[in-house]
Amino acid sequence: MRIDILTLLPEVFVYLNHSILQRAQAAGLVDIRLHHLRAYATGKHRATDEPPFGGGGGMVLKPEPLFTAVASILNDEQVNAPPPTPAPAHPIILMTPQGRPFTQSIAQELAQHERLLLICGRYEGVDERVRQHLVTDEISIGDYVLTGGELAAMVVADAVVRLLPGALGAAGAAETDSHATGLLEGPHYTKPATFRDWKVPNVLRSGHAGQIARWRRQEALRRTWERRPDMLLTAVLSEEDKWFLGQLAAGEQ
Ligand code: 6GU
Repeated sequence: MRIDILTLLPEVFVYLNHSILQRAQAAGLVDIRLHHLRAYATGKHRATDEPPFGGGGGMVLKPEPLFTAVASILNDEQVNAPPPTPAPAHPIILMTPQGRPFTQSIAQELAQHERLLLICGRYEGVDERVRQHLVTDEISIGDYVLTGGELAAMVVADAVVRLLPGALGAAGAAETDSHATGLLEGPHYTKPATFRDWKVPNVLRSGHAGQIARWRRQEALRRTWERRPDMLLTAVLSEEDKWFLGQLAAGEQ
């Protein structure tokens, strides 16, 4: 997979050069390329932003550098051609608090693509023509406002790359994640078996694979019930799951 990121602050993306994301790149699973928006701006000052027409506060990202940059990055003149133009082959995603809320299922959807282009907004926003005629999608990472789309682009890149086959150590590690199953994960324990009198549940040390799987499922249900009951409305539940939730509701577990 290839992920292009268009930004005014390429320096802040060092996070992507560490740990699992670094390994995924070294292993050739993903090629992440940063592009400085200013390199596509023209004029003496290479301005990328201007005050809004009609007045009001803040600055707005100009359309020309964004259109030129995207066309150049995708090596795709159709972006600059007059309409009607065919739909772009790869998602061109604007990071903005007005976008659709990012979820694990959007991460899974994006991980299926061969290429992604993430555009980081800054200032008050971007010229509306970028929304209307350049990007194919808009994503937000939550209901709060950041100073720019860079942190959000790193969040999306991280969530997508760890889903690529081979990115995580153990095969299937991403399949049991919180959210991937529609439930939160239950508790995890490691050595020592007793720490300050606090013991690891016996079942986890019993060696009974079936009992361990059942306990984990029940603890995932319990945690989701306690913390995110909204997720139980869409989770895929077996008859046994429903029985256990009934027990929880009755205060019997
Ligand atoms: Cl994608 N951008 C900005 N600037 N703020 C955000 C966001 C994105 N998602 C949540 N808040």
